[in-house]
Amino acid sequence: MKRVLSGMQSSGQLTIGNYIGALRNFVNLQHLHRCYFMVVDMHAITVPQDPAALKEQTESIASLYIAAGLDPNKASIFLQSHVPAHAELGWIMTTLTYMGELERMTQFKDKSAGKESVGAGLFTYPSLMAADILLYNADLIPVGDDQKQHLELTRDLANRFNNRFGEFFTMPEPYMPEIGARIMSLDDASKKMSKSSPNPGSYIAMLDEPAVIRKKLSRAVTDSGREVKYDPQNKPEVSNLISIYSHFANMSVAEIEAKYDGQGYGPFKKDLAEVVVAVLEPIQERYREIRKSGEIFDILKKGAAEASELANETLLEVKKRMGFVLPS
Ligand code: AQP
Repeated sequence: MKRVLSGMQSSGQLTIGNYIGALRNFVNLQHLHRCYFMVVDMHAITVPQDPAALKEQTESIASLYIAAGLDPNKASIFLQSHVPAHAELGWIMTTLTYMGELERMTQFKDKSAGKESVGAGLFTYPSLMAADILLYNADLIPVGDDQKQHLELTRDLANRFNNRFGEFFTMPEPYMPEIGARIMSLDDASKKMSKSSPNPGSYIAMLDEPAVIRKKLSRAVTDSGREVKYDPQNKPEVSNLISIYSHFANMSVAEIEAKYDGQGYGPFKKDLAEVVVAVLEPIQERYREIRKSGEIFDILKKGAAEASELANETLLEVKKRMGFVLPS
């Protein structure tokens, strides 16, 4: 049995990009491996967050994990800030990271572009992410394509530690969907769909009302042709919509192309909205029940206790190897 670790930042409402790229895989993996899934609230504060919104987003994402099918008896579900070992190993990993490595990170470049003042936490974020993974000596990391570069840095840091202080950390591997590892924005297929986008029309949130989903998809940008064909190079917008369709309807790209052959974009977009609504509506219903019951707080408490056990053990071993004087 492998160890699996992943998380989502509470920096907005989860989108169908987060669902396809990561959350769906969390749900599948919990049946096969020892899984740790957290809401990475400490990562969320690498960009300014309104306190009330941060609290709401964190509770909402944790509740969506359960509503989407994560089972607290199969996986440990917790908040990153409830396991202080993350911050502590995060600092240690920062000291092992080179400035040049962080400067090369494309997510930092994207998120800091055009901003006058950028927090140092946004720059050192990948070192904290490395700590998140290494604390659990995780083998498999279910993430979307945008996190691949951060995961490569985690592997470099694990290697660096092992070389300096003796073989200890496992080399984590990414676990990604074949199609849909990067779902693009509905208004601009050159940008990935992001929960923190200032334009809500660019994404479908998992909690969007069915009427909103229908409206957003009917307005999704397409090219001026009419052929429903998967061709990311020449038809990036339509290809993105086909990826979404494929995931939500469990149909192959070829089946979708054949179904809409000669019909133009209208019927395709209309049906796409219905397949997305059909999957999200029951999740939203369960979500409302979870929020009402308050059960999420007990789930997070149990998850944090389980995660802390392994995380504290790892941290102690790391400190011992590095020469820290351990408390007697
Ligand atoms: N558009 C996407 N397509 C496929 N997978 C995606 N993921 C994010 N966007 C897409 C995956 O979702 C997980 C959660 O990511 P995160 O919350 O740690 O931050 P992120 O990768 O930066 O995602 P967002 O939605 O774009 O958040 P913000 O806007 O706050 O930066 C990851 O596994 C990610 O790969």
